Amino acid sequence: QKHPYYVDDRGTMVHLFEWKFQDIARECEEFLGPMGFGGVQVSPIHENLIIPGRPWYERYQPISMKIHSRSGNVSEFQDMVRRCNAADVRIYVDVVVNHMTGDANPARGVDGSTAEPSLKSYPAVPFTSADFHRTCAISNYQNATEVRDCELSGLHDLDQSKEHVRAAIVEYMDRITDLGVAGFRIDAAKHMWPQDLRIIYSRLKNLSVSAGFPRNSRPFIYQEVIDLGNEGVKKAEYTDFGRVIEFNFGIVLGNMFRGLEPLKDLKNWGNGWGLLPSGDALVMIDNHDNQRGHGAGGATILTYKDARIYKMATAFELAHPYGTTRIMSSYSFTDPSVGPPADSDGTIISPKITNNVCTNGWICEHRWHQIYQMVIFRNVAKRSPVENWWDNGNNQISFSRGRLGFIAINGETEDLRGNLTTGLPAGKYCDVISGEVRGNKCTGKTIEVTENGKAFIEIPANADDGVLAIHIGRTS
Ligand code: ARE
Ligand code: CA
Repeated sequence: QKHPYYVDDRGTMVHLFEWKFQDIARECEEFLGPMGFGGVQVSPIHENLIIPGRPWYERYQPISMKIHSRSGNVSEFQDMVRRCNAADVRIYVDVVVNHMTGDANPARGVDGSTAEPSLKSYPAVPFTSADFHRTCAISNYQNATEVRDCELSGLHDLDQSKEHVRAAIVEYMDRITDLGVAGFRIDAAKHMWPQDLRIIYSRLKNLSVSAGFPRNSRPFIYQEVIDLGNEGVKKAEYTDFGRVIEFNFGIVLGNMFRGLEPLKDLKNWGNGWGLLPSGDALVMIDNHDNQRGHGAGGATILTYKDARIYKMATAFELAHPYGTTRIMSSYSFTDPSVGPPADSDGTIISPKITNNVCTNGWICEHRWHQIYQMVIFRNVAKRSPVENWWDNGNNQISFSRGRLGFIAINGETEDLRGNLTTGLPAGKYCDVISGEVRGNKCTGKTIEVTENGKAFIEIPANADDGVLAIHIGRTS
């Protein structure tokens, strides 16, 4: 089902990649709840194969369906979900059920479970070879059957047409639902048949009433189907029963904010771009794969490493009504395999957070002023449409969200300076990019909107941020 069940007008989730449950719980209480975040996507929570060196991607190699990973155990998970729900922040779990681990000898999991992957034997579930497709490698992405019935990177491929496999998946997801989550990211959905997923989703239980969800609420489903338009599997095959992650979104915006295509073309964003219908899409600028060269998008993908244009692209993402938005929150890396900051025994080191700056190796994009302020902007703008579009014929653009918010972006090497139509009621507004309202004062630029809805807007080419944003929630 396509509705995330956020509280009130909250509109954005953050992926706290590789965070521990205890740290997420605290972040919900101290920051995400108060700042209007709608939810958190957590890294996979099932028991995974321990891989020497502890790369992040070991978490995509299930060895059992027990809830135990480097993020924490089941009681820590339960405590986190309860505390985040109490802070009005929903939890979404990344579910890996296309496959089990690849071959490893010995194969031991975080909870101590063992398996014999080369025999497709996973006694802790249990799964036996009868539950898997035959061994073959995915090489031809034009062949939808091969993509779904062969192995992704040597990961043994479960057969979701089998009743025993379906039952195990439903049991696992229901167990998580009972703990109070609001929904699921479906990893590698592209590699599973839509007709099997439809059946599996239809058997899931409703969201927990005692966790605060309305009666008969169905879990939110968003599926990882990488479809850039040239392969056998199509994203539209998956939109009847859930949202799909729209990978073209971050690729096109990456190109645009890198200056390869003019921002003025964003005037009709969402239509005519080969993107999914807005109500079917979950979008992001980058994710845990493509920020490090895995998955799709390559060098066009913007990440925290391109901080200035990354913030600009994220501001556009959050200002524009298209799709359900997700923000990435990373740890620092150069080696694309390296796992999160950890002690020598593999224990993840918590982020230390002072004045919105994370240390101990964590980046915390979600704590960046320009990003969390736009999360608030999106909540204020609700469902209001894009209006008052303006561009200079090239890389300077502005638009309003009805009469609730206004954003201007300067992607040029020339200053932006002029009287632009903001759509907002007359008054004084605080630019939430250059500052914020503290006490009764705006610490950034104050923008004066006159009776005709116009305001003098200035973004010098060399400004720290190429964005200016005002909304009715921040007057000064
Ligand atoms: C690791 C090693 C492999 C090894 C394997 C088994 O890297 O060398 O063979 O283990 O031992 C992540 C990592 C993988 C990792 C895996 C398991 O990215 O490197 O393998 O965990 O540890 C395709 C899929 C898409 C997938 C991307 C990465 O379609 O579903 O590849 N993304 C999800 C997750 C990943 C995760 C998995 C799936 C597996 O988000 O984090 O993998 O659970 C074109 C196609 C895309 C294709 C892309 C890259 O763009 O259109 O469909 O994406 O190429 O191949
Ligand atoms: Ca498969």
